[in-house]
Amino acid sequence: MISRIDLRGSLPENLRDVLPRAELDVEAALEKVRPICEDVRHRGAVAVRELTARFDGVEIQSARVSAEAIQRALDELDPKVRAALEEAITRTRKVHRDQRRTDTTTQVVPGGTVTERWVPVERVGLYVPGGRAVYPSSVVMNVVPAQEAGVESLAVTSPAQKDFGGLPHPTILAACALLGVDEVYSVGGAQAVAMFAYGTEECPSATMVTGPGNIWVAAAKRLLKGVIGIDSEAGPTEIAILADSTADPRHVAADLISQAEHDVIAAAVLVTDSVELAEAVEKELPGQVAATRHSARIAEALSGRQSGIVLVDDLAAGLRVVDAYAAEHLEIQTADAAEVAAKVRNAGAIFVGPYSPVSLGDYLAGSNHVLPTGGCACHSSGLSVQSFLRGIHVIDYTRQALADAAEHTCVLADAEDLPAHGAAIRARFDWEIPS
Ligand code: HSO
Ligand code: ZN
Repeated sequence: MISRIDLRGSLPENLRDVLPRAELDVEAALEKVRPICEDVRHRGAVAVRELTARFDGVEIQSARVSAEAIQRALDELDPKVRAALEEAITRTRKVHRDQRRTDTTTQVVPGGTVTERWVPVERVGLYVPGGRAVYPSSVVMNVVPAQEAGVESLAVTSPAQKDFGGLPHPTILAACALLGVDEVYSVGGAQAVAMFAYGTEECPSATMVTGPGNIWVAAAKRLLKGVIGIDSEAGPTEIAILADSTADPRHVAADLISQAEHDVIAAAVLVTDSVELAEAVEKELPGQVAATRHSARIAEALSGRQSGIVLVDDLAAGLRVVDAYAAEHLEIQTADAAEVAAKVRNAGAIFVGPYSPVSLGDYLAGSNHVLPTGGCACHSSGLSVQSFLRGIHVIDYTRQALADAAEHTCVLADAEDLPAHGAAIRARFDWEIPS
């Protein structure tokens, strides 16, 4: 059901290459996505409607979801789901509120200051997947950080669903209502990203688009990155677990399965120094997989080349492996889990000990579940308040402070053969360098 990779002995130099990982060919999707984006750019709302009919099989009259439809979704929401979403919102907001930045002013020299001002982007489009993946939790994870960052204009889009009269899934609409988002569109795929990038008669263009999506969404983000700001491309989900002999194989198996449930190309990787644990997990998996609803999808994900059990000599080697892998989600199920977790350099999010499974982080931990995938965790962070802010330097020098810096500035300008740079300083002092 799941393959083994034995890295006992010595770890190879090209560690990253020998580890299991899905390949998502976004480049190949670019050519298909380009004409779609061009179409939206030139024909706006008409193109969005036609593309929705073509790709989602639904005729929509307007891409904008009415206020009544959003309210109705909230009214009809199962009270239990409502309570759970409200608690998720409260916890997520608590964490993200603490991420807010305050402006800092540095007195560089007497009379010379540099202030870093944190300014939210003006308008954000948030993409929420639809179809097989209906994730109201992703509405929370995208909207809350944007709101806490102070983004003034916020629009959500999610694919039109045939079964719901061309609206996005009702739970998604209800989540928008709970978050106070009233601008919602029933548009998915590359056309949704293009709609935010270029704007249409129905939807003003946005400064930035965030949120996970399928390969077409990822390709459109890559293509339109210059026109609109993006968070990350977000590939298939991944879980890596670093575990030793103290881990409970039932928990390990359940957690691997939990993320494999997302997609046949989702990745589940166990890294362990315990052959006994590896064997116990291998034994545990078939029964748990058979007992769960999406067993076919999960079995395919677990047996795919992107998943596997990696055997290592010890936890130090295990840490090198998980760092090289840079998983979206990394669980540490070892003795002294907190200590081991503190040594991790690369991961989107780290889940410490037996009672912090990834599923908790997907919904209710308070942390964000929009995280870097495909190894991008070695250079990028998950979605946060910071994703929606820009730090702007504000430079404010007095005449005297400029005079004091003039000599060095002019020397450097000359050294770069850019004398007009120096002249811009000297112009303020009757073309002399003040001494
Ligand atoms: N594990 C997914 C997020 C998610 N899980 C949404 C359930 N719903 C990527 O972090
Ligand atoms: Zn998940």
